[in-house]
Amino acid sequence: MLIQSVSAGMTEIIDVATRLVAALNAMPYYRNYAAASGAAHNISKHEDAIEVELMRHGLTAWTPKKKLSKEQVWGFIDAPSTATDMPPMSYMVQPCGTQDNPDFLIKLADSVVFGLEGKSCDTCTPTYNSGGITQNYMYVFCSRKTNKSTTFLGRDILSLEAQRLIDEHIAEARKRDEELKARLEALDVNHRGVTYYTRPMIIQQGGETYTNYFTHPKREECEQNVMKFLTEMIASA
Ligand SMILES: [Ca+2]
Repeated sequence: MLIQSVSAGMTEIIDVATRLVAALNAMPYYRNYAAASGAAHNISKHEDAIEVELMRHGLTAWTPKKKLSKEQVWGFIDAPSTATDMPPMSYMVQPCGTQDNPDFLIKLADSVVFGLEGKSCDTCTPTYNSGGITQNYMYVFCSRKTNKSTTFLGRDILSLEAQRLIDEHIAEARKRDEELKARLEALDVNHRGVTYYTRPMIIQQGGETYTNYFTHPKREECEQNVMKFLTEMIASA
């Protein structure tokens, strides 16, 4: 009896996840930011449009009683079973504030927690800039050029090994920045405080076959991997 109800619950959650991912893949283009002139309440922001899909699929907004730190949010994503305060079928908008990703922290069921990041661009390639690509985030990318969306996991864009190499490089550059800073300070005869720091910039290049997320031969596989990621998390919950 108990086992039956548990597995029925699992089937239901897989069903919600399947419909949600299909809906996210079917989204048209939405701008990144609401238009400045009067249209603030239209669904012009990509994130708002994603939130509408979350609500449509039965999820409700959740605000923790005590503000979560970024480390707590990222900790929930890395270890979903630790997000015990968060109710099932809920989401949190900008859980790490507007300056840090992800855009949403989502919990479908106990131990089924993930970060969702929306990307909206004119072109067929999202811009990651200094934010980088996060291995286990689900990304929803929409392009003005195609008026279409596609979903993928960070790890299907950037491998863990490549990520580690970039991380190492950034750490080394920061160390060199500090050395340079100290030397510049010592040479600051003008008393102007001119200094320097390195800012990471994550880009993709190589032409269409590498950078177009809509015609990429692995697009379908990436979309399927999103579902696989969720299904495996749900099954192991
Ligand atoms: Ca975003």
